[in-house]
Order: sequence, then structure tokens, then C-alpha cells
Amino acid sequence: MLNTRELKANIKRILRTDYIKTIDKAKDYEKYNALSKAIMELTIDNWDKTIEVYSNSKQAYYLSAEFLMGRALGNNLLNLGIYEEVKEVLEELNIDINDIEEIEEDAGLGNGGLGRLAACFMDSAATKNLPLTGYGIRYSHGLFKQSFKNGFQVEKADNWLKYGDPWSVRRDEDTVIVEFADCSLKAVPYDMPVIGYKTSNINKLRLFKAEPLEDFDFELFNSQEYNRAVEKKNRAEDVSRVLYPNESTAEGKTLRLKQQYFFVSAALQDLVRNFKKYHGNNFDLFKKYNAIQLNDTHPVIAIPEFMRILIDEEKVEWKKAWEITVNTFSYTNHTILREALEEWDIELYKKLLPRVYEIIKIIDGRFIRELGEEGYSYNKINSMKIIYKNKIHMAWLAIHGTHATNGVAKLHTDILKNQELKDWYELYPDRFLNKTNGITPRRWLALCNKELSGFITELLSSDSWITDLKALKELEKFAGDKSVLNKLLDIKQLKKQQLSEYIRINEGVETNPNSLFDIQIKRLHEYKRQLLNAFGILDLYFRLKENPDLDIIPRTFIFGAKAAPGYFRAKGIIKFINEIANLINNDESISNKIKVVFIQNYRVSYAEKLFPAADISEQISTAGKEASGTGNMKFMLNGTPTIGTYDGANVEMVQEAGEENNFIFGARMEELEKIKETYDPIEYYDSVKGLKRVVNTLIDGTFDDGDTGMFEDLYNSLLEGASWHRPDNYFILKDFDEYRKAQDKVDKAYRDRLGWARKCLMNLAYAGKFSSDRTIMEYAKEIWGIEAKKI
Ligand code: 26V
Repeated sequence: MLNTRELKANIKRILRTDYIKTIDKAKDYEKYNALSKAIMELTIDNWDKTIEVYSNSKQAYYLSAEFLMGRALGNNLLNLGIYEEVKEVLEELNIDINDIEEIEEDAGLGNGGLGRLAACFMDSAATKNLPLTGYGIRYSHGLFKQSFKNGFQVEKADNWLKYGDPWSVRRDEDTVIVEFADCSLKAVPYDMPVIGYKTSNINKLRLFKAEPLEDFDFELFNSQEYNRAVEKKNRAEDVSRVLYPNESTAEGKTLRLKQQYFFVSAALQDLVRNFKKYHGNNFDLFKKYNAIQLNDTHPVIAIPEFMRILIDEEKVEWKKAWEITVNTFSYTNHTILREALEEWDIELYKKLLPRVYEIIKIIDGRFIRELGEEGYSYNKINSMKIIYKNKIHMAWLAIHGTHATNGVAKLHTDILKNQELKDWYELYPDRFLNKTNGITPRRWLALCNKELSGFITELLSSDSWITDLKALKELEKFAGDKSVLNKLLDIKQLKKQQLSEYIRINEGVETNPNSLFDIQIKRLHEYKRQLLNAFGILDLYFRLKENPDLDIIPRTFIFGAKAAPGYFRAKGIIKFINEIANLINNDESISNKIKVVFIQNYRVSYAEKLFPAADISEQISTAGKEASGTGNMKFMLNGTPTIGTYDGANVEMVQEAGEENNFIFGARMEELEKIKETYDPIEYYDSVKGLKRVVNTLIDGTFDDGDTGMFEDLYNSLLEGASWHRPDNYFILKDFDEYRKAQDKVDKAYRDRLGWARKCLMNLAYAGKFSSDRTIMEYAKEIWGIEAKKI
């Protein structure tokens, strides 16, 4: 039970000491900070206890360059089970909890799915009382802030720390030193509590900040050389200054490698220090007490670094050290896109981390010898060498240096085994596993859709579904219950009204909550095919122009996506969609039947408003390209049918909820594999009715790309091809007609309101599999070998 009197007193006390203010004069952000700190104080005892309880059992560590945590306040109040009480306390102080929640900046320390998955896992592990600690980087600036100017994406630095950071504690006493050939840095830990839902366990997310060994050069300062005096400090702090967006430029390479080594080395030092505290130098016990998960290849440098620590510092002999390493580490692959597989120039490694490079050389040498002994051919060995043509192949190092490699959805894992990593699978068949992704039901339903959440609890007469998501399947029995179905529709309507209002304030665009909300939110990438959606909209618009009486359900198409700053084509797609929005939203002749909105700065907190308000979820990636997707699951959990391809986790979602309750279309992976060498998009361009008309808007003057050449580039990417890519590499033209037909089916199905509500209900009822609680338990049992320890 929350002591509300004490909480009030604490808020006032913190406002007085931190801001020298009484509550009536305090700004919203000051109130937010005071409340957050007061809540932090409540966690101290359980946090300490959790650490103590975990200390004598096996623990797992999640090494990730990204943790896309989003906002903390609302989630922590929910998980502590005090949301409603705190809301009342604030009311008594004349404060609206929504205002306080909205002032919080997102901790946007991730690019997209991979970082958000890490955040969901942290929530699930704490909730399931699993001893899991996250290790990463405390970037001073997370993913850039996006706005649109004249329809073009503009990036600005994200300053998430501007109001302070009440949810972290700096732990100077645990600082470690990370050494590069050219400098040494302090890695200062900042710990964030990860509060489990309705359990007392509190786990830890430990993020390191880079600092110089000395604050500034006093002698230089004394001789008035101020710039040079602080130069070292700045260079050191650069290492944790900013999160790299996917596909960043070459200049960033050195810094990025420094980031990877920085946090990995700090994490391992921290871990080894902790191990020695309890078990001394008996490294034979290491794998018995530690499991380390490498989130994609970004932290894979941990493998040679750990070998270095064991061999150079702890004097363990090579064979034994390697055995400990392989048994301790495991690796998750998150993508099959070739261009996303990390490779590093050996020169960079030699320059920055000579000893680590040497160790990789030895690992590789021994591996090549092993393959030779197994009778592998010269060519095959070349294709599997860790160092090949002066590049270090991080994924190869990862598979070779760990005991488990997993994909993130069934289809994805099958592609890894049978295609992308076939040779590796044949070499190490027992190492390959599938762990289908999941999402936390706390943030993605209980917190972001309190209306639906409350209704579910009422229907099931229990809120146990929040930690046991499979319980949602009991909802199926209401599939024929008109009043339940109508209530579902009412809740959706309410969420749409709320979103509509938010969009009006933030984007300055009016949307009609009575129209069908069709939403595609995810990073902007060609394979995700926002362009297919755009063509579909344009086609619908032209059909409406031809026939103003065309009977369609009014629709609002909503997009949210950031494009990597250096990804020209992705930025072209944003501009194109904004041009389409401009044309359609200003054309009175179609009497508001369609509307297009590209919301700015899509991020976790915006997502929490979008998912609950969707009527249809767009998951239309080229089959075989999306490893899993997790946004798809967030829509499903909020009772939204999917229009999508057979890709990633979509496959498993429709297997659960029924194909009849979703709108699956498009070429399957197997078909695309077969035709990819001979595919000619011109055939479709010439023969599919209406297709030429929409594709040609890229070059016929319908739209203006401000002389950037963006639209022509898009056009060429579809029809011309180049030495480095085939025309229409992502089969947009091929899938266009089927996509349009699937959209027409959505339109028809939506008219039958109860039939539609039934589809929504069935998706909700069968979303249970996609809880990250299920995923994290699988990692715990099948990869890490850890058990729940409740305090
Ligand atoms: C990285 C890069 C880097 C350079 C060029 C373009 C590019 C494109 C994609 C990526 C993504 C790398 C890893 C990633 O974020 N994967 C996502 O992981 C999610 C969680 O497992 C999964 O749901 C998504 O399907 C997958 O794309």
C-alpha cells in the first residue's frame, strides 16, 4: 500500500530542495522530476534485496547497443500497482497526471525494433523474477528528432536529458577504465531500475557514460589555452554522445567501433569483478553462474574481449578460455538483409584495438584449421573465414564463438538455417534455435489502452491476463455476443477520437474519427514498402477522381517513420507521401473521403497513442525480408486486424488468429526466390490497370521534389535497375494488384460492423503467444539456463 501522505510530503520536499520552490510555483517538468524521484525512493529496499537474492544463482546479461525504453513514469506507476493512487494524490494537489506524463522525454536510445525488443525483454524478465541485467550505452542524445519542412525530413539532436534524468542513479564507485590504443576512458555506470509488474523484484539496466580520466588539463587552463584544456574531455565524451542511426556514414565508423568496445569491455569488467567477489579466481565456475546474450552483432566484440580478459589478465589457458567463452555467450540475429550484416576493416581494429585484433586472428586461425581437418574445401573455408579480404565478419565470429544462435520468428530462423547461414547450420546444427519475438502487455495494452484493458479485466473477471497473456483466449467465447462486440467498437472509437485530437494539436491536421484508420508505423525502409501503401492510396484517389460516386468507406491513412539521415531513397519516400497528402487533403472534390497524414517524430510515446486507435495494421514487407516485426503484434494486441504479407511473425500471427480474420496477400517467399533472376517489373507496369498512372506520378510533374532528383531516383529504382540492384528489388509492382484487392476486401468487411468487431476480438483473443513474457521464458530455459528468483 502506498503511503499517500508521505508521497505528498516527499514531492513537496524534493521541490523545495531541488528547485527551491513551493508546489504552486513549480513548473510541470519540476513536478515530474519531484514525483519521479519520490517514486525512485520507494524502490531502494527492493532493489537492494533483488541484487542480494540473485547473487548466489546463475544470472543472465543482455548486451545491447540499444534500449528503446520510451517514457518511464507511467509504466513504473503501473508496474508498482500505484497508478490510480498516485493519480488521486496528484488530483488532490491540483495536478493532472496526464500533463505530468506528457512532459517526460522519451529515452529514445534505440533505432527501432531491435532496441524496443530489448526494452520489452527487460520488462518481462523483471516481471517473471528472472535475474537479467541489461548493459548498454547512456547516449547523451538518442535517435534524432524528426520534423518535416516542406515535406522533407529534417533531423535535430534529441536532447532527452534536458530536464535531468530522475530514473537513473550514477554509480561512480563502480566506474571502470576502458583502454584503447590511443586513449583510456572512464566508463561510469548509470543504473535504471526495471520494475516488474506486481512483483517486488527490481532488475537493473546499467548504461555506461564515457568520461575522460581527468576532467580537464589544469596546466593548459592556467596558461589560458581554454579550448585545448577541454578538448580531451570532449573527445572522451564523444564516445557516448550520440546513438548512430542505421546506415550512418563512413566518418562515424571509428567512433562506432569505439562505442561497441567501450560498453562491451565495461560490461565484461563489471561482470568479472562481480564474479570474483563471490567465486574468486575459479573461472571453471564462470559459465555456471553467467549467461551473456549478444543482441545482434553490435556487441560481438565481447567474444575476443572476454578471451583477452581470461588469457591476459586471469592467466587462463586458451583451450579452457575458449570453452568457457562459447558456453557463456549466445547470439541473436535480427536481420537477413545483406547490407545490415556488420563487417569491420582490419586496419581500424589494428589501430584501435591491436590485442583484440590479435585474438580474433588466433580464433580465426584455429577455426580454419578445424575446418581443414573436417575436409572443408578451400572455397567453403573462404566463405566462412572470420577474417576475409581484410574484413572481420562479425556474424561469423558470433556463430563460432557462442553455443546458441537464434532467429526472431519461425520463418526467419528457417531462412537462416536453409539459406543465409546454411553452411553454418550444417557445421553447428545444434546451435540454431528459434525464439519468436514478443511484446510486453504492460506498456502495449495495460498502459496505452486502459479502456480496453479495463474491459478485458471485466469480461474475464480477473486481471491475471496481464501476466498470463494466453488467458486472453477466453475472450473467444464472446465472439457472438453483440453487446461485447459493440463495446469493443465503442472503445476503438474513443481511442480514435483521442488520437485525432492529438494529431490535430501536434500535426495541425484534422482527421475524422469516423473514418477507417489505416496505419503504417515503423522505420522507413524500402523493404517495408511504405511506397506500396502510397501507390495504393494514389490509385484510390485517381479512382475517386474518375468516379466521385465510388462507394468507399472514408479512410484516414496514417504514416509514422524515421528515415536514416543518409538514406536518400527512404527520404524520397517520405517526401513523396507528404506530396500525396498535400494533393489529397487539399482536394475538396473528393469530399474528405480520404485523408493522408504523415505524423512527425514517430517514437515510443507516439506509438502508444497510435496502436490502440488503428482499424487496420499495415504489415506489407516483401516476403522473406522482415525478420519478425513487433509493431504487428502491438496492433494485434489492441484488437486490430492486419493487412499483410506472409513475412516475419505475421505468419505465426495469422496461424493463431485465423487467416479469415486478417487480410493476407502477395507473393510468398518461395515464389520470389524462384522468379528473382527473371522478374521484370515492366510486365506489371504495362499490364496492371492503374499501375502505370501511379508510378508515373514520380516523373510526370504531378509532384514536386524540389529539384532533389528524389522522385526520379525512386522511379528508376522501380523500373531501371542498376549494377548494384535489380529493378523493383522489393516487388512492389508485382504485389500491387493483390494489395489493392486486399484493401478492397478490407473496405467491404469493414461495413459489417459486428463482423468486423468479431475479427478484432479474435485477433485480441489469440495475441497471447506474442507476449515477451513467453519469449523471455524461452530464452531463460533453453539458452541461458536461469531460473526465477522471487524476493
Ligand atoms: C540495419 C541496417 C543497417 C544498415 C543498412 C540498412 C539496415 C537495415 C536494417 C537494419 C536492422 C538491423 C537489425 C534490426 O533492427 N532488426 C529488427 O529486429 C526486430 C527485433 O528482432 C525485428 O522485429 C525486425 O523485423 C528487424 O528488422
